[in-house]
Amino acid sequence: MTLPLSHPALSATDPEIAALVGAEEQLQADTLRLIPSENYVSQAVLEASGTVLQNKYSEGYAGRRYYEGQQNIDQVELLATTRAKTLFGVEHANVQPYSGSPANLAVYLAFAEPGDTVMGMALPMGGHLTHGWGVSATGKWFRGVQYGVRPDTGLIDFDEVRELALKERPKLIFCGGTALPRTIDFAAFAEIARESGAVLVADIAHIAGLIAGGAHPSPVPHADVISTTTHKTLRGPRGAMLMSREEHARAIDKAVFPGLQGGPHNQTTAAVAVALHEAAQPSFRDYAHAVVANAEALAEALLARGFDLVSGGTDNHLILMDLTPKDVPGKVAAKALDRAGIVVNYNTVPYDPRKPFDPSGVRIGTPSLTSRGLGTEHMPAVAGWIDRGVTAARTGDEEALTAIRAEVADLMAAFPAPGLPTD
Ligand code: DSN
Repeated sequence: MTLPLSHPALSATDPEIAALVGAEEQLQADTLRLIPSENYVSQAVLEASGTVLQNKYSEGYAGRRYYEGQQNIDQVELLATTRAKTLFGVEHANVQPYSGSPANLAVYLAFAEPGDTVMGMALPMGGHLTHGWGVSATGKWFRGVQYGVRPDTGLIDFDEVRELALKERPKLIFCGGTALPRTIDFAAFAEIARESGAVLVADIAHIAGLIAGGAHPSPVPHADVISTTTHKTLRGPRGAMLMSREEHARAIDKAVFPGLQGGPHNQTTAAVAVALHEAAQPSFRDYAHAVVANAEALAEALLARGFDLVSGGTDNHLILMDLTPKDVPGKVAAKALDRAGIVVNYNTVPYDPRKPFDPSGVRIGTPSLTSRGLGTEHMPAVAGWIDRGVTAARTGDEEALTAIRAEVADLMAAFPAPGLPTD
């Protein structure tokens, strides 16, 4: 289905960029987007993020700015912070971090000194670069020690985490990550952090929307600091937030500004506020539970087709597949699936013998397809397309990929995506 042309002013001023935006809208409409960290924002979030609020500088915080003319901006930021506090049940929220990595860096600045030991899940095990991984500034400027998952279960080994924490005495312990298909036991991490004298940082970027919607346990009151992006399951604009008890408010605020950042991106703050408002509605609870139900149904359908899923399945929005038994490298499969209109990302699996740029796995998730209204009844078909796509990747069957692409586009046409142009 061809989307109508949109963005008249942009088209008049810069037809090249307008054409690319239009092509991206068409791509997002036609394809089955399975990247677990992506979503479709609502039209309301999209509108808030494209406003004249972006014309302002607002260094400081509401009521304490270094610029005049902040009458409206202060109220926008206060609405965003109040909504974040209410939604997540926290005493303090800072909505200014530009994205997840700067938010996490602000946590280091607030609680650690360069050279201090910090602890997080290793990136190839499902952690995040900013949890002390070597190639990141957090692994270069701090001494990162890393935990993983058990090779036999794919689950976190809390005995290992405790042993490492008591031996290394890190200043910070990060839990959460980017490729974790299972529920995070925040209470278990908190107990270890207490025993070892560390500040516990729950990075809930992937699952913030599930937590807000009651489909995953909350890190409150277990974590000292909660870091999240706002654009994944939470379905807001590209941005981030830090949350904590009041006792850490000053340290966190000082670290974000003036420690790391200049003026907040006010248009993003407004869109974050809108997303938090949407996430507080009863319909968002339905959405969060539907994301998990879809992921569970998709995992079941993939297992039935002989796929090897890390940890044997999922409790959340995310599935990590090890394609070694299918005899296809993750990157080859991901690129073939892309040609079939199914957008995924290649990913390392725990104990992967292959390199991160050419790993064994593929990571998928259900936030986007659930935002379009697909339900558990569609997951067998999705698993079938993935299966045929992976087989076609192995055999080099481009015709099969083209056929899948047409079938995918047909189904997607029946489920218009939020935020995309309509007639
Ligand atoms: N890039 C994000 C993801 O895809 O999970 C993490 O920062």
